[in-house]
Amino acid sequence: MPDTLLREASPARAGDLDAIVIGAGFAGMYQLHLLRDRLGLKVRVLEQGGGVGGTWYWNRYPGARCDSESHSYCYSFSEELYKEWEWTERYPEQPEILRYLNWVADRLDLKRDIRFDTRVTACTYDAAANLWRVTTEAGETLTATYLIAAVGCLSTANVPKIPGLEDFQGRWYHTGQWPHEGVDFSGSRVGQIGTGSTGIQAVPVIAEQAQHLTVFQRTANYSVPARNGPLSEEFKAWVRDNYADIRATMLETPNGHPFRILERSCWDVTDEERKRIYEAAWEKGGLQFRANFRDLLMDKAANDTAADFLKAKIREIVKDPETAAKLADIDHPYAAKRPPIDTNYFETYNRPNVSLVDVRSNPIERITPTGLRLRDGTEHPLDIIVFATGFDAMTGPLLRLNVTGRDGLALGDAWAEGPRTYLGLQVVGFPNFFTITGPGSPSVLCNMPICIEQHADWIADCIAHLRAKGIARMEPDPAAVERWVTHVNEAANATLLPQAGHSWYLGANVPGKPRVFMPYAGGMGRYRRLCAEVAEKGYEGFRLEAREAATA
Ligand code: N01
Repeated sequence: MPDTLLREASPARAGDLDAIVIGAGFAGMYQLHLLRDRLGLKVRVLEQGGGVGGTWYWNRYPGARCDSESHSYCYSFSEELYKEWEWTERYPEQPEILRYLNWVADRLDLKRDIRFDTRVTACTYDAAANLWRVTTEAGETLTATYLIAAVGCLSTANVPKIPGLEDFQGRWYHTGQWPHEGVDFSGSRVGQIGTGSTGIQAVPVIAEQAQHLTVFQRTANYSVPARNGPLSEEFKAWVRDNYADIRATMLETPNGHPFRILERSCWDVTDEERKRIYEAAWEKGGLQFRANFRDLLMDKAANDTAADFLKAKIREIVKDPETAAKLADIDHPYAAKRPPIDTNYFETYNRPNVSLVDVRSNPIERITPTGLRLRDGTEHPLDIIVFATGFDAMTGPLLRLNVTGRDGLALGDAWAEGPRTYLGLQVVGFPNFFTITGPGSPSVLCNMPICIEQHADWIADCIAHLRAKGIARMEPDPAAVERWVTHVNEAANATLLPQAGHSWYLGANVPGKPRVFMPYAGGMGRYRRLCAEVAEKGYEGFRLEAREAATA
């Protein structure tokens, strides 16, 4: 049946829809549920993929698994939904998360309002009609009063422009665009570029199948064992019985995880005691390692104690001293880049079919038809290249929507020197356009479902307010944006995070991208309170324009 809400581009007229949401991952699905089922709005979600899931639809690389624990990496807005789903492992694997998201979509009957295989190519604000025109790759245009980008922070693959890729005669893949049918590595010489969270998950799994795996490392990385495993019936029952407490903890903690950062300083304990604490945390595994002391991300000397412990672990695990030295030669504070967790990552370098190549001192010069050549002329023959090279994070997914606001202002021009938002939610010059987990919000520094729910709730409450008060147009006040950008910078500079100069938090992984620390490092609990205060004060810092003025 043809979609009656899709039309050819037409002159200004009342919007077909109340809201268009772009993206059907965790964010878009929940936003649809709120706007449609709570507010009763006419909503359509446009999704590039062939199904729900967002990042979990695309990231099907070997070993893909979430680093947040399963009982926290899910929706928690509904106690019923939370208790109905049962996770099988401490960290959910990609297929299980995708099954979960499909289950939620069916349970909430979301799919009927999601248009799949629909890539948005442009979003243009029509000031005269006060609505957004959203164009798809198929050339169709939809219109709506509110436009909500739920495109995720890590959804634009970064394939580095290494000369010669087009001539490579083998196969190559980016982890974020993995073939649905999987990749058979057996009997192949595989080269993997990148040792971030993704690369560290993929290495042990690829190594099990490949004839030989060569890992090309530019920046050595810390990693703590995940200690994954099946969940016991006892733990599952504990999760069901403690829903309210788990949720309350996630809402209050700086990173939205179900554990608290301990109040003690690194210097409150003796060296021996600290060593015992780190050993216990290493045995327990997971992201919680960084929660042992309150000052690990504030005080470089405190951080060094954790960094030294983790580097010693690498040297202990990896048998070849030269490989161990390269892996432990880490140039940034622990957790200043997103800290990976792993299953047998360092152990994998003890396998005879795995080797490590340092491409910091001897960079990749070009891709040849048969492999990689380094600057010193060394050739690495390869059948398959895996790019675990990350994403054009946070701004990339928004900029590729080609959003044009008031007075023909393109988002790319508004952000030429880096993203500027108010609360990571709105941009000056783009009325009624909202970004879920946009730059300037805790987003990637937080357990994603927690910050997604907070943003989607705030946006739904805000839209309800606009409609109730007859407000047609909302956008931030430039002065409020200036204050917020300053605050975001101060919050980052109060931590060690900006000291990892090559981090994607700063946009440093994409050549030519402005170096701006993008996420809000002030903590999710604090951010939540600030957003609530803004709403309570009648959306302080936003310009609200009444209906008559807006359409005059
Ligand atoms: O990407 P990354 P990722 N030549 O940017 C290297 C989330 N995530 O996909 O550090 C050589 O971190 C680059 O080197 P360098 C998580 O938030 C979540 O691993 O720039 N190397 C680096 O080693 C994570 O942080 C889960 O010097 C090049 C690597 O590629 C985010 O996704 C699981 C290169 C890229 O690391 C991104 O992680 C996995 C070049 N030209 C990921 N270009 C969950 O648990 C890049 N590199 C939910």
